[in-house]
Amino acid sequence: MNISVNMPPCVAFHNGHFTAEDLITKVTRSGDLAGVFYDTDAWRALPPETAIYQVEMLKSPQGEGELYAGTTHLNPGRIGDEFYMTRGHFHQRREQGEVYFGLRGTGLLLLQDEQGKARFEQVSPGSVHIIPGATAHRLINTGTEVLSALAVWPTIAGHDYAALAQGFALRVVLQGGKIHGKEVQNG
Ligand code: PAN
Ligand code: ZN
Repeated sequence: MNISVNMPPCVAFHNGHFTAEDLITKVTRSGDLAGVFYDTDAWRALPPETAIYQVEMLKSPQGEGELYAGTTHLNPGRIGDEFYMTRGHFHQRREQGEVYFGLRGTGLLLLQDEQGKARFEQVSPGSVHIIPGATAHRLINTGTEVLSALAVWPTIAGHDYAALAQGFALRVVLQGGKIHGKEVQNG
């Protein structure tokens, strides 16, 4: 009996790029990130079309139990002394978690609970990050090459950006040539 085998999408683990028929891509530019970086003068000085990160993800069916898989490619760079980072979010459905896998480059995953308590995990090729429910998450590229991380999350999770309008409790800057975590009072 002949078996029928479908070819699934593929992800290249050295750079996180997908080969698939149905791919969604979204570029986030510095102009989209008003209020995210604390040095507003440095942010204004950057051309707003400067690409900060790109997400490529597989199209998935929507609904309870369905999953997205997608890679974030975060460029290296700084605005002022603050490293490039994603906007960061809670999931709209707070109980829904996510898994990140470091693929390329080096950086940090900033995690913050609803009480405002923040912590970092080191992201590097092969690192596995279990993001629990009710935990906001942001990638920060502290290296000199693109930081690529693969993520898997429920399609029903949704993104709540507004809950973090005040920002995360920690920022990551280059100070005296060193990567430095800085506590923030008002975002
Ligand atoms: C990721 C993020 C991606 C971009 O796919 O959406 O890294 O970050 P922002 O959504 O904060 O701009 C994910 O965490 N999805 O749930
Ligand atoms: Zn998420």
